[in-house]
Amino acid sequence: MDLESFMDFPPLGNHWELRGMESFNLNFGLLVQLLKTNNSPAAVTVAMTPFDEEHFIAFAEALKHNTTLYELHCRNVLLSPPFFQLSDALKLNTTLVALTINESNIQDIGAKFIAEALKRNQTLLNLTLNTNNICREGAKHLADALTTNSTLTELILRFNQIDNMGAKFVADALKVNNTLATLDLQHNNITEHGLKFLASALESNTSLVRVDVWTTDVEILNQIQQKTEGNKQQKQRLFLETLDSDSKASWNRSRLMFIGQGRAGKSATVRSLLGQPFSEESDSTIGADVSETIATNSIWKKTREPEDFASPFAARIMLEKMAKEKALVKRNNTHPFRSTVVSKIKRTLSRKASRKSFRNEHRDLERTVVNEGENNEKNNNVVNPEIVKEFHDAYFVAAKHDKRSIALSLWDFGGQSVFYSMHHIFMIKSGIYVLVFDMRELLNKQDEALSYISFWLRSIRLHASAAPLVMVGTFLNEISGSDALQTINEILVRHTKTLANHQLVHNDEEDLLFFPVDNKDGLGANGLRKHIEELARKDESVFDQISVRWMSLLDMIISKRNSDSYITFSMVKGLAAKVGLQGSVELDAAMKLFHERGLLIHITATDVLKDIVIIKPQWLIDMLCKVIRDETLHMFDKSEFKKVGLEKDLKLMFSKALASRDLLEYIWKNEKKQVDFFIELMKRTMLLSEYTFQGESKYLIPSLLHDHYSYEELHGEKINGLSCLFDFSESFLPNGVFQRLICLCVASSSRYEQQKNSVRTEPKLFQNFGVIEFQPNCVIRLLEDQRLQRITLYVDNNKKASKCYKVIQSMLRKLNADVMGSGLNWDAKFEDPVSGDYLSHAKAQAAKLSPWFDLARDNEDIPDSLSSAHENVDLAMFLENL
Ligand SMILES: Nc1nc2c(ncn2[C@@H]2O[C@H](COP(=O)(O)OP(=O)(O)OP(=O)(O)O)[C@@H](O)[C@H]2O)c(=O)[nH]1
Ligand SMILES: [Mg+2]
Repeated sequence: MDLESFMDFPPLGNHWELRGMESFNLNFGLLVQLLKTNNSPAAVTVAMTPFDEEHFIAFAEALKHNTTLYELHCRNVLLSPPFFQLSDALKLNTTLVALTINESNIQDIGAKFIAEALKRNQTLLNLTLNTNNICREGAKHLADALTTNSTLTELILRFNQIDNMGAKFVADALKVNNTLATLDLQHNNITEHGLKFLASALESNTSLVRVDVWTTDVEILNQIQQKTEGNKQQKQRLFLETLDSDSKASWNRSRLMFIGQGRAGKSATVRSLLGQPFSEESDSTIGADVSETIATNSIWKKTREPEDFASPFAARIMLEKMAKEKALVKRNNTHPFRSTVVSKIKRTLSRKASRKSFRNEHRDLERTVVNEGENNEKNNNVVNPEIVKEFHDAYFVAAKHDKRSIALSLWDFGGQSVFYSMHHIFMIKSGIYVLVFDMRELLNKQDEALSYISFWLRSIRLHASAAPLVMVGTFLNEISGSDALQTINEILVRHTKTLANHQLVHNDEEDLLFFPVDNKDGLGANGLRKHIEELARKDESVFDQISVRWMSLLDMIISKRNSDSYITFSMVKGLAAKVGLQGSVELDAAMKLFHERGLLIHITATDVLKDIVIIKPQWLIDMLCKVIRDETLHMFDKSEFKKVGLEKDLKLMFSKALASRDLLEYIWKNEKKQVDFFIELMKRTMLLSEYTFQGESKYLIPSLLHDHYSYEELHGEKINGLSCLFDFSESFLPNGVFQRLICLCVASSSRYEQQKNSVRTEPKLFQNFGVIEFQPNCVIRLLEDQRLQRITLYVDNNKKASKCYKVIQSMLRKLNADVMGSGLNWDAKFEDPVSGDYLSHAKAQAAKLSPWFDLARDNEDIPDSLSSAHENVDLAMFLENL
């Protein structure tokens, strides 16, 4: 089986077992290959298979730089292998958390080399070396390593030949080591005499919560158990106290957004950065894909989103406190309070029992906490039962890792233009933007490629003018000539100068304005990773100190994902009160942070939007994209729609952008609650409007309009009506603004028909043009000109001109505030009906230009609400007041 077919159909899953000679020979070569390409399974077990020297060296060599193998378990495999190779591999490897070598007769020499590695390795949590003939010397080396290692939490050394002197070496190390949580020395040559060393060492050890030894001496066994149980309770108590406090730490989390033209290589770049294999046939992204990674020293591991944010966070606070106390004690020369780390490896974090079941099971523990608190002056508060969780030493390990790492949420946006209006909802002020372009396109189809680049540069300036922006050029291997990069650079320098984009991050190493990569060969990915990570570290907000209560709140919100995809803000308020957040200002700040870091979506522009908290962002994107999609690229299975009699409805949606309720119900799984929710959300983000004309009700989704209205070519005639220009050319008219304006106009017209029972003419709509019977006896025409960056309003009834202008102006302000982050800027210019010239707002107003500024008419027609504030006015009310 070759590598590619393995990746497509991994035959052995994520845990790979090689048993016996036959399967070993079959699969060993592949395993080494996979280790080298960082696509190995997460765990490998090798059993009953002697490694020869050549195999062993190849394996150890591959292990050195592998970043995907978490566990390696070997049994009955080693025939005097060159241990220094393994030692070297463990010194360099930063991923393996569990290593087992059982029944392999590694003896003292093997233990010595592993111990050497432990002095350098900062990742391994669990080391098991059972039945290996390790004697006093081996124990001495391992003990020596324990005095410097501060990561290993579990050491299992059963069925070896360690004697009392060996136990003393280990016991002495335990007086210094403050990390090891589980030690198993059963079935060695240790008698009561040796165990006494261990028991006395435990007097000054605060990290061990479990020591397994074999003895008939009950007294010494009790002594050991009491001490380890005490350590355990002490940790749990401190943990709960920390969780229920206002202590702070930094979250170390940022968000990356990948944007750019369709097929430019965004998804491929994300894959390269995550160390995933290149895929020749990658599908065009629908909407956006969200993934998670932990970045440490330019190594990015793809991870699942944690289910528990508060525990490792609290553990980090505990560690920091302990470090401070230790420093203090050292200065005062008293006895240090030392802490810990226990048995379970980091990956057990995700397997933890839920808080709820933990609460039920551990009432005793709560009582202990309370009782102990009663005897303790400092601590006579009852721990808030809402935040009670079980402590695992693995949290300390995770916290140590987190200290060096940054969690990144990667948002890979679909580049097809149909999604552009939707993306505005997800673009946030902070984080890092990565603008990806295909270098071949920039050389061969310069104008088109530049127009996409401009579009995105301006969009980012609109939504996130302070966020760093990295440009990435793909297809490095496919551009020829040594000057090509310089040519591209010159084009970009020239082009971005006019955009004066101060956010652009310079590629100092190559002296370019962008980062060239080839995703096929992974070229440039390392440098890019390094740069992005540095940018994230430079962002001070990533390291803002936040309260541990915020993390408890986040956990509570996220735990609702099992049953819901969104919850109400009132529900969140309830949760915030439970964990002890102080009032609405603190809650708003916490929610803003969660939204910005990509954990949930909380749009706060209006009260109605604010009341919805989307707790599964990817779910929202996927659901929206069931409707908003490019039908030519992301096809529906038409036969499926035919079967349920919705073929015509589907056709109407993609030809005229009109969706029937039946169709939406079918697409959104027929759940009334869900369908209503999406319709409401899309309405409020102006991606959809009611469309009731001539008594028939549908929904309009303007981003699906694709016919382009070209009036000069088609008609060669002037569009009817007196005109007013909304000129965005000084700043930017992004995709989605015109579509939203159409949405509001159609909603207003449609509403009129519904409420006042007066039949309206059905609108004529194009991607860039709309004819809408807007007010009674008044048809407006709206034309978008992307080239000149303006929208023109034509009014065919002079008596209504002034009102129409004000309504459109007010709609633009509304959509700017609600979905464009108030970043839009425009000037209105008015056509003088006599001269045909356009006058600025100030001039037209001063000249009382008729019919636009005819005061008598203004006073009569225009309600005050139009000139009042537009932010935080509900859309329905807004439309009502027009
Ligand atoms: N040779 C080569 N192929 C690439 C490179 N980057 C991307 N591709 C290929 O180009 C195609 C498009 O890449 P994607 O990463 O899917 O593009 P995208 O920007 O995510 O596209 P959308 O999701 O449609 O916006 C895929 O077939 C990739 O395999 C590159 O650097 N070199
Ligand atoms: Mg993509």
